[in-house]
Amino acid sequence: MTTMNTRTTQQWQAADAAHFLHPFTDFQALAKKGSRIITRADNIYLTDSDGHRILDAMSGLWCVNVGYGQQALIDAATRQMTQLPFYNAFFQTATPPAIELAELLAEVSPPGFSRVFYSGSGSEGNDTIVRMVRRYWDVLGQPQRSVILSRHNAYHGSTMAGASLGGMSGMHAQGGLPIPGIQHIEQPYWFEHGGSMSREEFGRVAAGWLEQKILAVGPDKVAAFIGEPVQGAGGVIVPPETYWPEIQRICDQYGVLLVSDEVICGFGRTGHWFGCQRFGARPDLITFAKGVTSGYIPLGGVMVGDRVAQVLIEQGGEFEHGYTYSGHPVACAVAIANIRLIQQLGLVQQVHDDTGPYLAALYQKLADHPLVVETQTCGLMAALQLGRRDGRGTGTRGQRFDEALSVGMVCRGHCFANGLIMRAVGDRMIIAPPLVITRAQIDEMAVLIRRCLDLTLEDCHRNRWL
Ligand code: PXG
Repeated sequence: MTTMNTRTTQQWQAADAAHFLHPFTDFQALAKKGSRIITRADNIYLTDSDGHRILDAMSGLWCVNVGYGQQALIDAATRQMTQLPFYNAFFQTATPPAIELAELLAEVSPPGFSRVFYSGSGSEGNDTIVRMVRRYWDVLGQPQRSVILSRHNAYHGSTMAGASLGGMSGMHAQGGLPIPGIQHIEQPYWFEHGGSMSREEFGRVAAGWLEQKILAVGPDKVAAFIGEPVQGAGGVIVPPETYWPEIQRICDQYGVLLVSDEVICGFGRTGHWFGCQRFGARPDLITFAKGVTSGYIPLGGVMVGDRVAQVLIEQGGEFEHGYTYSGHPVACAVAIANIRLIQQLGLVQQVHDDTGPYLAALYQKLADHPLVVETQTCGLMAALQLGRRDGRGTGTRGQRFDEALSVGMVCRGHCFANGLIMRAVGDRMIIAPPLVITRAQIDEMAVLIRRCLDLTLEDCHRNRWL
């Protein structure tokens, strides 16, 4: 047990600053300010060390799909810890939870996916993707086919391979990334790159950038294309409907493997089990993590479609890759309980038929707010693009604020102060609440969002940013 209730917030912050280097954090700046300490959670609400209740509209970090405090997951972990807390899957062994979860994943995955390779996280899953895709072409006698294409502003993790596949320029600037053999095309971000095109027209153009890149690299050198169905960390960038079908056509035409990174979009987030099903893509490989256990315990992996599985199984010999925690029995037991709970509660259908459309309707109303120049939703993920709509710029869709003003961060500050976790990606305010959120809770969230937009608008006026 930690000494959770025996220290004050200041004491926690001091110990945190002295010893804990946080991910994606300016260590010195945080040490000066002090971390927010979260001590407990239930359903969609967090409690901090000062007793404040916060509506968690980010599901932890895009992962707590079934909400906090689900006893079925807690019981599954306890039972498995008691019976067999760990055994590995190397050296021709397996454990029942790892086998049973593999079966269940095959059941909920799109047709043609009957096998899984486990990792401990989404980043590791994408490391597996790089190894597996290159191995596939090696086995087929085409080792030169090793280039993997991805997109700017994609997020695929933070390991060397994950960060290289990702298209975050800030990450590439640290540590000599990307690693060789990974190239990027522009993202399907209509607000940024759409010019005067309609969304549909732009979707086809943006997909065409993949074809241009394949031709520039040489079709005989391109192994795979990887993409998130909806870019999550990049700002909930929902592609035009025309985008994924055209990407699929291009991958088919050149024989390029299609990888769908479903670490965020998987397990119901888009109102489908996997985001590729929402957008009509038929990937060869699927990366997953986060929602597979609703974040209660780390687990990730790759669903391997028949095209790749057949080659690796029948012709591949030993695949020299794996992790200590590939198929961790406790993580797998929690994942089984989590997926069964998603099924029992009908959460995927609920997002598809009820809460997703309800959120979309509320976001359409938020589009009237003077600070909002674009809204997008997809299932239970949504974005509000903040900007100027005063016609001072030249674009047709409103103008960005000067980046240096950090209007998104100002809005995020108001959210924290008003008991709401909403993230800012630049000036794009994003949410991805737990899939158990009810209509009444969506209403509650929308009231908070509007209040925080109003407060941000006041700041903009006061500072003459508008
Ligand atoms: N792929 C995608 C699509 C992700 O969103 C990963 C891979 C990596 O997963 P792991 O489990 O290794 O973190 C992710 C993770 C953010 C944020 O700021 C998003 C993620 C992680 C941390 C922060 O939105 N996504």
